[in-house]
Order: sequence, then C-alpha cells, then structure tokens
Amino acid sequence: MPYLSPALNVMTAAARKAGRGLIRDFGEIENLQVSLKGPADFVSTADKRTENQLREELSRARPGYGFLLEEGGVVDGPDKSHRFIIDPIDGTTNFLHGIPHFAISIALEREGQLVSAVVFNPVTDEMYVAEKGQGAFLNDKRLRVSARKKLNESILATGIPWLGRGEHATFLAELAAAMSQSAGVRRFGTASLDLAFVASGRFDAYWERGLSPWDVAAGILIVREAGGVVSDLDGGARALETGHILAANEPLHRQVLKLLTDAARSAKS
Ligand code: LIP
Repeated sequence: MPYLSPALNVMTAAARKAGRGLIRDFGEIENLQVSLKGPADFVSTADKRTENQLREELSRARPGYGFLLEEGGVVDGPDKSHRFIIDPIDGTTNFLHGIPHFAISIALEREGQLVSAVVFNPVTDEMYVAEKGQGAFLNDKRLRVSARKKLNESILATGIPWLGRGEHATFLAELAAAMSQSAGVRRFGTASLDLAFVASGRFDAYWERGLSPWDVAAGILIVREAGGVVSDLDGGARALETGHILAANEPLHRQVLKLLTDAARSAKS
C-alpha cells in the first residue's frame, strides 16, 4: 500500500472529485465534435471550472497555501513555504478531440522542493502518486522505471511541436536520431502521463521542449520516486524552470541525452 501523507490524501480526493466532473464533460465532447460551433468554448469552460473546483477543495483543506495554476497563474497565499502546482486538464488537445488520454496533475512544493504529486487519468481510473522519499505508486502498486539499458530495445516518447510552437528543425533532427537508434517513438500528447509512463516502465524515456511547470511538476517527482532520472535538455536540474525535459532510467538517460545533444547541435550547424 502506498504511504499517503495527509497532504497527499487531500490531493487524491480533490483529483477524484474533479475527475468525475471531467468524465461527464468528456461525454459531451463526442456530440460537440459534429456541431458547427465545435467543442472549444465548452472545453475552456470545463478547464476553468475544474481548476476552480480543485483550488476550492485544496484551499479548504490547506488554507493559506499558494497556487501556480495553468489558467489562473500565480496566487500567493499567506503561507509562503507551500504551493500547489495544478494543471486541471493536461492533454487539453486530446480532450478537445475526444481522445481519452488526459490527466489532472497536482504537485505540492514545500520550500521550493517538490514533496507530493498526483497524476490522475479519470478515464482509466489510474491514480499515480508520489511522496518525496516514500516512492511512487500506481493505485496500490509500487512503481519502478524500466530496467532496459539498450537504446535499440527501448521505446522513447516525445512531444511534437506544432503550428507556431517550438523549434521544428531541432525537433526533426532529434526525432531522426531517436528513430534510427531506438525500438520506436511515441507521441501521446499528455506530458504528465508521459512521465507517469516512464515511472511505470511503459516508456523507457521521454523528452519534450517548451513545457510549462504545471505540465511536469507532479510527473517529475513521480519519475524520481520510481528510481528514474529527470533533467533539462542540458543534463542540468532545471527541467521545471526551462520546460525542456528528459526522463529515463539512469543508463538510458545518459544515452538519450547524448543523442539529443548531438542532434540539436547538428540542426544548428
Ligand atoms: C500539453 C502537454 C503535451 C504537450 C503540449 C501541452 P496542456 O499540456 O501535456 O505533452 O505536447 O504542448 O503543453 O496544454 O494540455 O495542459
């Protein structure tokens, strides 16, 4: 059984409750796909409503804590040492298109350190949790990153930049290198779940550029507590700040970092 601190208990309860609302909203999406207006406004309302609900639940249980919210930005609380980092719907594009792969992501920071994390996929009812120093769990099962050491046997996941976003040339060079040296590359579209999949050994490694703190905060702690390594794309510890992230087991982290560094360099020369 996972160790659930009181804070983590509050976070999982809030995620479950908000998840029920998201499931109802997701049911509407299919109908809206075929309407002329499309589901965009509906989804943005669902996003904001879910965020408000999470904020209310968490504030009630932990009055005074601050927030970093995808929609609402920074909300300072009187307690300067704690803040929740929340993405109410990570994988919004999937959600908008009726693709059942999205998550609620909640991290708790204490004195600037990630200490508790929840990534909840309400469709599959998969609740990933981690507590600093206590390990990572999927529902009741302890998580461990994969044991693969060989890149040519590994599945890598990534995020693909799109219209108006990211350095396409750099990404294409990275993808070409990853394709030619690994057993395959996946793009599922939800950073928090990509990280949770690394933690559970489903993916051997994951990299993406240009993410926001709320996409990755909870997932970073989950990977680390599952024995994985998370860095930025220079190999440093600033993934949360830079939004450029690489997560893997230790031997693969080294190999994929080199592959990406070489590829990015070749794209620039
Ligand atoms: C999304 C990420 C996804 C990434 C998108 C976006 P959102 O988060 O989970 O992996 O490719 O750029 O950041 O916007 O759905 O919360």
